[in-house]
Amino acid sequence: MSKKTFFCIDAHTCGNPVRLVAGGIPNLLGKNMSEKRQNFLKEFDWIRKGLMFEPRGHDMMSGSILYPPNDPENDFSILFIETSGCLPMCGHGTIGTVTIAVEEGLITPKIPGKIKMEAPAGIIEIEYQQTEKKVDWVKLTNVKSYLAAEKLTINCQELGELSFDVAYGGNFYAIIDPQENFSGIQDFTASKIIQYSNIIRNRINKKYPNLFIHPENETIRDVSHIMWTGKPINATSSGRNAVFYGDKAIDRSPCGTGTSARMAQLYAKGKLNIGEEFIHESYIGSIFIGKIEKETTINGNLAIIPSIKGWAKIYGYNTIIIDDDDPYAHGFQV
Ligand code: PYC
Repeated sequence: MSKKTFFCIDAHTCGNPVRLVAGGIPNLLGKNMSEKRQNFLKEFDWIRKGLMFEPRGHDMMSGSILYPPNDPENDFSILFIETSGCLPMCGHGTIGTVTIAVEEGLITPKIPGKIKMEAPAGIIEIEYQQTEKKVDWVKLTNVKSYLAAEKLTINCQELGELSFDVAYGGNFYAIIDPQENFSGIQDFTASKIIQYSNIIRNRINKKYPNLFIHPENETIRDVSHIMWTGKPINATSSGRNAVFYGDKAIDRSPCGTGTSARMAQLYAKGKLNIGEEFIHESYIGSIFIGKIEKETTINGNLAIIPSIKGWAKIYGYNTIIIDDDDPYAHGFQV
């Protein structure tokens, strides 16, 4: 019988949860965060399940674990834990984690206001502004993002045939814009979006097997997120999305890796310029400011380096116990 205690600091980034596990974390094997992510999934996934799923978490729960950097040049490394698994990269998770880590003194950046973070998907450069003890905003410069495929089609029971593009921004996103069979997220409830997304994601990965594999890291593969777009709530916003992840989640934030993928898609189609602000609204209307920092290539193909700026707020300290004695020690899903 064993009982494990995890000290967590809970926050939200523009509405989406970030549970930073600051105590009780396991040592991981591997030379970099991509290898350590695989080690965690093999040996310690029960921690993710116990802390993310009900009864200790919920459908949208998402979090992170901080580790020392593998390269001493960097400030720290990060493992993302979610109901959906361990994401290679998470934008809202990064903004929340940096806000918590700075405000709570968990890290001491080599250069105040600047951080170099090792994520499983690559090195992320971060800037943040702090006023007294509070972090006002965090801006992350994300991994190379690119349009992976366009004008694919999939059949969705009630809606009919849908056309979509796939773009990478740290995870692979199927992006569904308004079209004949889909008028936009403004006309759909969150539960309908979740219902359709589950069907579509399974079908996409079956219909297009092995099409979406990161050229530099084959552990990053397949469409994991579905982004539905639609009319923004605010006239000043550039766009609005509902991003589906896990089995039942709609991101409450505008989704950092999703916004990166969206900007890569728009850039490739000549609809967004380098340096132009892309004000992205979430399903609940919260905002990230995205920007294409520069053009680059990945495996000889067009890509961008995007940045995302947003804010997070800490709302609690949470000492959570996972006791083998509890039939729901490792959580459950309904
Ligand atoms: O912000 O990148 C993100 C993200 C991924 C899943 C939920 N949020």
